[in-house]
Amino acid sequence: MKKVITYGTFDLFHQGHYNLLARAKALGDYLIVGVTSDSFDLERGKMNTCNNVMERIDAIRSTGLADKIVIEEYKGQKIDDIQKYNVDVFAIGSDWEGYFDYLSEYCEVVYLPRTEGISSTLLRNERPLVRIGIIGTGSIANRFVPESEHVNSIFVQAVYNPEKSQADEFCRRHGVPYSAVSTADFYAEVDAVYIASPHYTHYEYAREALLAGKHVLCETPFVFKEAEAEELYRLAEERGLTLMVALKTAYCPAFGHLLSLLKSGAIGEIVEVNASTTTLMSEDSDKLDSRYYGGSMNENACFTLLPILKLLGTDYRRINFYSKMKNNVDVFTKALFQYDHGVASFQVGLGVKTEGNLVVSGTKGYAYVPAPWWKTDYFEMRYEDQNRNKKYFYPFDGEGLRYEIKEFVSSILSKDYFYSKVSKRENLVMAKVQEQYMNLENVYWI
Ligand code: C2G
Repeated sequence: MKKVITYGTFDLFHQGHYNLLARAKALGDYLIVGVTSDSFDLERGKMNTCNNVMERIDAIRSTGLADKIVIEEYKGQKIDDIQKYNVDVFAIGSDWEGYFDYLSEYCEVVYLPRTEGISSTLLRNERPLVRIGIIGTGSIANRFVPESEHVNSIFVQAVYNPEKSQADEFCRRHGVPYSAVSTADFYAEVDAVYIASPHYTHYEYAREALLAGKHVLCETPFVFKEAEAEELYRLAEERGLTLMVALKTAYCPAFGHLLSLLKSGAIGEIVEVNASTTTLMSEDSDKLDSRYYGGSMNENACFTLLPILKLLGTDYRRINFYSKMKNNVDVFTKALFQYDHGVASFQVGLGVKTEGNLVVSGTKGYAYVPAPWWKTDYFEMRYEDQNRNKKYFYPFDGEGLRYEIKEFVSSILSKDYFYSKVSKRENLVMAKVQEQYMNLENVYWI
């Protein structure tokens, strides 16, 4: 029996893919199709896929051409597969001409003619475009525009800043077409809004945008009151709009893999989580100004709360906060969480520096994520028997923002898309923790 193998993403499955599979099948008696996993595509910089791996596999299966479907998860897997399945022919489209010649050491390599005039890229470009508007033109907004260029089906159309000259300057710098004079004018131009304005303005802008029928991606910290978060979710749900918080750590591939490993018992039962995020700031920064909701909790707590809520859940019994204050804001806060079956703590600081790592302790070992853990591409699992220690590396591209932008766009364009990187409940609890702190419940000065 002559075995043939081919690989691809097969996004938005089309006639070109079908022809390629039919041609590959005709080269032998048994066709194996390797389909890239979602994380492998992200790793190799393919950010724009519209279908997830299960949808792509279903499309291939329904052609009836594949005798076996495998998932391609890592660079170098092709050699392993060819040997493992005793493959005779590796086939791929002619757009890869020459690239896979190195496989001829293991089997015959055939480049098949591509079907002209059709491609996933063309189909993706036919999909509706989400026109996004940005509120606020600070440093994070400046990073957003270049990152959004890596994501399909999104276009930065307009900018709003009450200080119009700053919006004008932003538009010039990034080639954004429209600098709005008012929010009403701004909403008329866009389908979705990215809120990158100062913390204390998030709630008002998010509410206004949702009432205007716009999808919302809101920077962190989301809002400072649980009732405000609840109201925003209700407005979004009633209108069928996407409301997402731009907590970029949640969208980093390494963080996602860390959670999956820990949830599947890699270190046994989780007993403690400790996370630190500190960023020294100059004293005259707005981030340390009480009039603008400055302070370490408001600036950084959402990051450190993320692994705690993800790993120990949202039903903690009690939180105590210990804060060092200066000019009416916390330059450092340590929080201690008591759960029924575990404990957690975090340190945040704008005026105190510490090691910014994440350690998760379990009954069989611990996970160590070095600083800066909130934008990590690397972590380790460590055990009593050091021979069992393992290092995990998941590279990501650019600033990491493109992953959350991609999720945002996918959830707008695919009606049944379910985004769950940070749940509604987790976002509500984050707001509740901020509220508890602002109300000085269980807050102690040091
Ligand atoms: N293809 C084709 N005609 C088209 C479009 C695509 O013959 N009009 C072929 C490609 O040449 C490839 C296969 O269909 O052989 C899958 O294409 P993609 O989904 O674009 O996958 P690709 O990024 O080429 O992945 O490990 C993955 C592989 O290296 C290739």
